[in-house]
Amino acid sequence: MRKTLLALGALLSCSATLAAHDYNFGSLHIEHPWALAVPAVSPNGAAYLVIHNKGEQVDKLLGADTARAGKTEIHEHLHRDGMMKMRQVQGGVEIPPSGEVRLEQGGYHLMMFGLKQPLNDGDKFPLTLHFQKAGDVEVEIHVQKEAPAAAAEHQH
Ligand SMILES: [Cu+2]
Repeated sequence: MRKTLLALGALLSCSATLAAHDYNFGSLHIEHPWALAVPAVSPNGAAYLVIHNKGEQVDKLLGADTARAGKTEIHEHLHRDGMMKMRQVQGGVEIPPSGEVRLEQGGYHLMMFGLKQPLNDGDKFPLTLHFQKAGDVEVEIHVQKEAPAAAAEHQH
């Protein structure tokens, strides 16, 4: 496990050339939606993004949909009894005013079940995010072999 983490750290530090893309929807700012490339045999995939709330009211990510997969759920990873588990998030994820929520590896993610096509490095596909206040917004997911440097190193 430790070796894997170290190797990932090395990968992250040399991926600065990947271009970021972002969106503004009302008071929400969404940074670099991406998905990890997976082998063609993998039935499922995961997408990640960062949501900033620049407004004065809380909003909530209720769910997501993409035609690329049969079903998309918000998941979270939990450390329990020394094991990493993931489970569906019930009731959505709150994005606090003047705050942010990061969907990133090892935390919240959008789990895509029943991929209709494999997620190949360089692919792009639309995904709709459902927010309680901002409504439905569409972003483009970029498929990559590794986490975007901008999201990994971006700090507020
Ligand atoms: Cu999951």
